[in-house]
Amino acid sequence: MAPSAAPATIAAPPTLDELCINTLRFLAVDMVQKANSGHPGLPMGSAAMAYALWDRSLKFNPRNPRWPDRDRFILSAGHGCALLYALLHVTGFDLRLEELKMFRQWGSRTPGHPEYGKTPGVEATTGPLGQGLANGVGMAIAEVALAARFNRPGHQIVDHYTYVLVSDGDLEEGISSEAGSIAGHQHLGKLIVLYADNHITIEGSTELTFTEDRMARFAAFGWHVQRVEQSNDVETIALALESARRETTRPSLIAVRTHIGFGSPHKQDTAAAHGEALGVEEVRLTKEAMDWPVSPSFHIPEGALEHFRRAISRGNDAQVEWESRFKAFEQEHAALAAEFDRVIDRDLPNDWDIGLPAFTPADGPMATRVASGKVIEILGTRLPEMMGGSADLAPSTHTNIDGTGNFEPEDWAGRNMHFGIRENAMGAILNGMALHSGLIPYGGTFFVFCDYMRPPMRLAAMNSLPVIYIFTHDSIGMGEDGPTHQPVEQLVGLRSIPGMVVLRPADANETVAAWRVAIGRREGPVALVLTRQGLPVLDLNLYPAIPVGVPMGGYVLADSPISGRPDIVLIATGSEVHLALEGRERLAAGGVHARVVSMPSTSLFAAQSDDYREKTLPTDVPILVIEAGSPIGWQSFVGPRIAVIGIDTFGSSAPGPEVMEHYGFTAENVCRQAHRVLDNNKEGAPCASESPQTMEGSF
Ligand SMILES: Cc1ncc(C[n+]2csc(CCOP(=O)(O)OP(=O)(O)O)c2C)c(N)n1
Repeated sequence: MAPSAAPATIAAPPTLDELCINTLRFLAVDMVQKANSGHPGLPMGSAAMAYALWDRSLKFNPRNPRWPDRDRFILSAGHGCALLYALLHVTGFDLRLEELKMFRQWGSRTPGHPEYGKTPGVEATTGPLGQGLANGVGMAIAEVALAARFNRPGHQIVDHYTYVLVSDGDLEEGISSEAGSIAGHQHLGKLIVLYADNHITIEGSTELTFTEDRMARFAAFGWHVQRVEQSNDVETIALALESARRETTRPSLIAVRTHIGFGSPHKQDTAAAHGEALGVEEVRLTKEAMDWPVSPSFHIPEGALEHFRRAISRGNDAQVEWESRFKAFEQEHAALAAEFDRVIDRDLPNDWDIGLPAFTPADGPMATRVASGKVIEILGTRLPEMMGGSADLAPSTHTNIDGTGNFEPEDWAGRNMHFGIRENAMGAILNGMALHSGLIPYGGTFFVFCDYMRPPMRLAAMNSLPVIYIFTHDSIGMGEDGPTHQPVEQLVGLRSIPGMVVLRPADANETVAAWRVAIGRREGPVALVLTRQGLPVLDLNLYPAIPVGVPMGGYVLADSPISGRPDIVLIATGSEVHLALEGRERLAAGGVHARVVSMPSTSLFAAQSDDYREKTLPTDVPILVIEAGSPIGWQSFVGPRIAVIGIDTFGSSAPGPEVMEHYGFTAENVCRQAHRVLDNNKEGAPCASESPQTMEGSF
């Protein structure tokens, strides 16, 4: 059928391809109509190109969606998820027709946007536009990195493509330029992006906002670009895909001039087709115009289903063929094959953490970023699957693994990644690498710039992805660069992301323990929040609880000298733990017995048993929290009567120690505030705050 701005009319009986394409179209239309929620337009316009890909190119096995050498397909324009769910059902994934009828309903496997882990065959959670494209870049990076590591002459065990379907919105988002630039620079020839170039977004025509030459833009990034004008021309799209696959040194963009809401008499090529059900009457008119039975809805012609389901035997054959290749590889390279299985399963080798450094005060003072760098050096040699880098800050974030080379087009075996100053793409690429499996991805920048990668961090948590972030320059203590570089609200921001483990270690030894937690966590992201400034090393002889305490999130570092209940608990994190220790000594001189609880991770602590938490923070003992960050959040779990020495304004430019002093981070102030907390508790009433940085009261 010919694409046109006018509704289609079909005179001749449909070909099998047309029948299949319309099956996808109308399944999506019916899903959205039944739910009275969703996005019919993109599926209707992109059904043919998705069909061309899934029918002619994509290597997948519906009966084993996790088979390692499958091609990856990411629907970056996740709002078009009805199309993906329809494809998964008809090709034989474990997704029953009933699930399509439950689109966007409570507990269904067809949620509002594709969500990783909920629906077999969904490779990534998408919806925030642009992220899926950058996930695809991460997956394509993982593919070439694993190929470089594991393939041997005569043995191509890692050999697959990454396909991404994007919309105008994906390409408008800045992350598409960040990720597109990296993909072009890295010559990721096995990344192929199909672009639903329908000229429509929510507010109307792309003429309103998006008029640059997209093809020229991606060509300038170093991509191979093609255009297909006929959106329903399966053969031409298949040919374009074929030539994209033949192009081995450049990623490919195939722009297909699609028509949003294709076939709808009143909504095709209009924004009205984008994000709401067509309406009962318009569904009827569309089906009639395209010679499709108006009822029953969710109609799947037998011939179409039979054709689609051939994907099962095709996929099985592809997997069997790969398995025989893998067997041959195993016979010649047994250890490497076992290693491949290990990294794909994200298992850790035995003894991976034996003999990690134990720092002594003689090593200090040492910034926790420096300690982290030393740990990375060691872990990097033991865990060849560790791969990552920094957004142009490696000399500051200490994220390189010496001797392992740069990841670059000439050497995809290199493991030090240079993301450039592209934090958003870095985060999404790390997600793609983790989603691919086979790698432990990590990335670093200054803590304050985690704001630039918050969208992918949120998705990492939602996807339960084992990604590690290394954030340095973690507080106003970093000093002279001033408030733009001094994080204040970032700690509470990250802690508020469900599933994100934030660890802010107090010294080099807590940093070692924090890395153990990070590597050991198979699901969900970990953010390591590290100092720029040197900190004293806590002596493991004096503080033997560190290695077992850090994984608990919070633990008693130094207790009241007399047994029994302390008068007050000082909770501190990171660099402020040292202040708490100093404050404790001063308080002791005045006869006040303070306990210091180091709390590198509030979420890990919150996950401990009631008994452990009560032992650590007895309910009836007053608490003073000391943390160079926003005080928001502490009240949620530390008990009824607390005060927080925190920061509720931006930082200031000056040498770090001076800034800290001005903001109340001194042992004197710890002492003074501790006495105030004690006094308040005696009197039973909160009193006014002395400085804007000190929050107190009953929460
Ligand atoms: C980061 C982000 N911002 C905003 C949205 C809300 N949104 C969903 S689709 C869309 C744009 C729709 O245009 P297009 O991407 O061309 O999709 P189509 O109209 O072709 O379905 C917007 C703004 C989003 N999903 N993600």
